[in-house]
Amino acid sequence: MAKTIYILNGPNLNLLGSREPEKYGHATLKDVEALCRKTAAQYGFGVEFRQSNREGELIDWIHEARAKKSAGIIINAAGYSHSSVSIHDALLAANAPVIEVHITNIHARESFRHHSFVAMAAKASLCGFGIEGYALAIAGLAAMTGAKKKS
Ligand code: CA2
Repeated sequence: MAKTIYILNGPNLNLLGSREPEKYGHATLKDVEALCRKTAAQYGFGVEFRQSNREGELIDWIHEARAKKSAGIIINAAGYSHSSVSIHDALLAANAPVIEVHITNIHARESFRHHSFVAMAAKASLCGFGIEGYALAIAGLAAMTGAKKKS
């Protein structure tokens, strides 16, 4: 059975590609999902790709990733990154490597985006690579877990 990565996306990321392209680019969340599935397959990972506008639903999925013994969690918690102690607590209990992703460089934006509760619970954080950050996070997770790229 292929090991599964949970790739979780927080509030408003369902709007990707439809507004603010100068900040977030033209790709939609469906495009991000396709990129993640293609990249994960190269390392033999299965993917659970989800998006929610609700904090509690994201927390339930983090618990699910733990219960299902996922290979890791890649999370763009969007605005909740900067506010949610509860997502932070759930990630600390995840029992799997957590990698934080942001499409934009949060450190070059407003000061309220500079702190991330997700980063404090993550093994690594990537920001500013656009949607390519998701593919880089998968490659990083593969390196962390010893998964080898298939030819
Ligand atoms: O850069 C990122 O990936 C963010 O997580 C995106 C969040 C923002 O609150 C974080 O500070 C950084 C916002 C997600 C909203 O996404 C939209 C995409 C297109 C149009 C409107 C919102």
